Amino acid sequence: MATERYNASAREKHWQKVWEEGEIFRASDDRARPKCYVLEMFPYPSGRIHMGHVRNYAMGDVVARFKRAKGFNVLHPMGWDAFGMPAENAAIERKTHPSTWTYANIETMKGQLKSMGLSLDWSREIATCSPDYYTHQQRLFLDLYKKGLAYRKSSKVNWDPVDHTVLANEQVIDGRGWRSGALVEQRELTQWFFKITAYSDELLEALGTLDKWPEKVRLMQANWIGRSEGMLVRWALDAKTAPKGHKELEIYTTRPDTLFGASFMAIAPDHPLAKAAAEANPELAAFSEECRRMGTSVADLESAEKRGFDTGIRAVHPFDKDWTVPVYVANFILMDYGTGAIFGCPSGDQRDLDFARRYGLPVVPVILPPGAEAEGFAVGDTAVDGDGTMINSRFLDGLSTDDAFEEAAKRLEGSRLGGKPAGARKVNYRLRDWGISRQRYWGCPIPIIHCEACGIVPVPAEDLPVRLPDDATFDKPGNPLDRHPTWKHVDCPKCGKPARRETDTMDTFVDSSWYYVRFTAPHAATPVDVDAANYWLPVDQYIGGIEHAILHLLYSRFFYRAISDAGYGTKNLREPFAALFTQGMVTHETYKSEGGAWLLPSEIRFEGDGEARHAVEIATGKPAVIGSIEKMSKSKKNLVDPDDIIEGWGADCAR
Ligand code: OW5
Ligand code: ZN
Repeated sequence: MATERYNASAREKHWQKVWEEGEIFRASDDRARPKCYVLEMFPYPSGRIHMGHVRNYAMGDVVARFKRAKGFNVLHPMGWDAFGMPAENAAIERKTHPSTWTYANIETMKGQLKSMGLSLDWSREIATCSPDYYTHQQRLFLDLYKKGLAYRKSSKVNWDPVDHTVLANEQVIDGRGWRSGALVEQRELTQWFFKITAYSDELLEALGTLDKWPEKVRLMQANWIGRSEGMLVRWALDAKTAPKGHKELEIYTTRPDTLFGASFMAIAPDHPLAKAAAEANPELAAFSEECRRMGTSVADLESAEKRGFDTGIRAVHPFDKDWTVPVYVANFILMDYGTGAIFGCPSGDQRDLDFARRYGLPVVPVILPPGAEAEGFAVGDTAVDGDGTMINSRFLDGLSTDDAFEEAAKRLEGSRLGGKPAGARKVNYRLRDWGISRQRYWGCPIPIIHCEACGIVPVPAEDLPVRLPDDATFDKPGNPLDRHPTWKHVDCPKCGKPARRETDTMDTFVDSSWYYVRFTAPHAATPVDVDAANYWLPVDQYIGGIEHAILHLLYSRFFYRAISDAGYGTKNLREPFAALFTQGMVTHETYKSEGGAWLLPSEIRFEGDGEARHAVEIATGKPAVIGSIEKMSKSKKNLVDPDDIIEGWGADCAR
């Protein structure tokens, strides 16, 4: 709506050109000035800018301009989180190359960001898919490898038997491959991991220092790390029922105080005891196989129906040799958490209660909640998992849950089984090491060579980058790098004999876990310019969506520490983001035509004001229905195109 008095579009274009030519948003090298590093989460070059981006980048821009006006040397850069599956999928669907698609999107979106009039320092632009960026990431990988922070181990993956490809957890829908619809299998594959668990305690402890982070995000991270103080407890197995060679079962528990409420044991399908029992029991073997088919993620396990299979094995209660409980193989126990075995106390844990009700196992209340009447107290559909006073628990009766924990722990530590204490205190974490291997083309190649004689050989630094081949094919499922006719065949850098390249690429979260470091010296010959990092970091204000509250932010907190410990020592800076602001979803009213079809906001006009306000479908002149305010989505058509606002009202107004 450009008026004669002010033509926003023309004036803004003029000034944007003046800004660009004067390089007025370029961060200065003057290290004597106080600095301020303002950063918004960099975008995936997915096609076009949406209102979520507009909101994100407008907020950061306000902070950057304010700090600049206050005299700070401001760093406000922008770049592209450019690797990942969408580009590969686009290549498959549109018969183009991931690189072509990605760079075209970057150009479009860069133009849109520029038209927004953001005060960005474009001289520092980064695209993670460029060898200029990923060569340094490969260097960092090798540094981490040298430090033992990157390593290989065998782990379970989702395998699509029709497409012959590994699937990410989010590509498994109801146990089936998203593209083929085939039942997904669990396969063991050797994959690369980063040792984030080496920092579990530090990452948890340091959350306490992040006083400019939302409390909610700190809590989510703490829960994700999931530190618990508990005990390893060894239960003897009843010899008459146990497979040969299996004398005991070690479980992990955070609630030894509830041991007298035990009514079953549950073990993972891959627990050695479960495997031994399955050898003699085809029905059990089939059940375990079915469990393996479920998704591997914790979320999958939490949402799946809790099911078990009685192995017939009986375990002896650590406080009463005449009391035995049945051992079940259960679909909700993970082999890599604790010992892959638990004892079930149905009255004190909701999951155990649901399981006990399903399989008709005893439910003995052991905790009396504060204020409840002991006489006739019973547990119904809800377990008592909080604090209270112990009941039905012999020598623990009358103690508080905390005191009962201590008493039970002491007794377990003091009693012996097979010559060793029956129990030992142990801190456990829910956090697992970060699996970074992806069997994909459009990612940073892992700079490793496999040689039959020498084993794992790092690519020598002078041979970096390991470039992606341009001539990959995307016409069939599977890893294009693996099926490329020549790319993986190289000579071993150590012995010179024929060897083969690692064909896995890195998870794109690796790319985004250090880009904020690279922005401080984007053209440096080494991954990190320690002086520049020391001056600019930490980021003073980081802004982004809440969907990155856990993984991206935790990986960044880890990676920053890891590269610092791998030799890019910044002055004891451990946290990359001093302050964090998380934005919510951009929302808009929804509209429907008389016939019930969704309408775009641009397809209606309003008439009347206040109570009389109503919508009319422009095309038909008929009344339209104004619906609820929802987050913007393609399906509900409640979308506003940022270009239309900028075009019609100007960039200042849009921001
Ligand atoms: C937008 C934020 C997002 C992030 C930033 C970049 C969205 C907030 C929620 N590259 C990673 C990334 O997230 C970041 C790394 C650091 C890991 C919307 C979304 C929304 C969505 C769609 C539409 C409208 C509004 C319309 C769709 C139309 C289709 C035709 N949000 N609010 N509203 N990159 O590019 O996804 O969290 O901070 O900015 O986002 S990103
Ligand atoms: Zn060799």
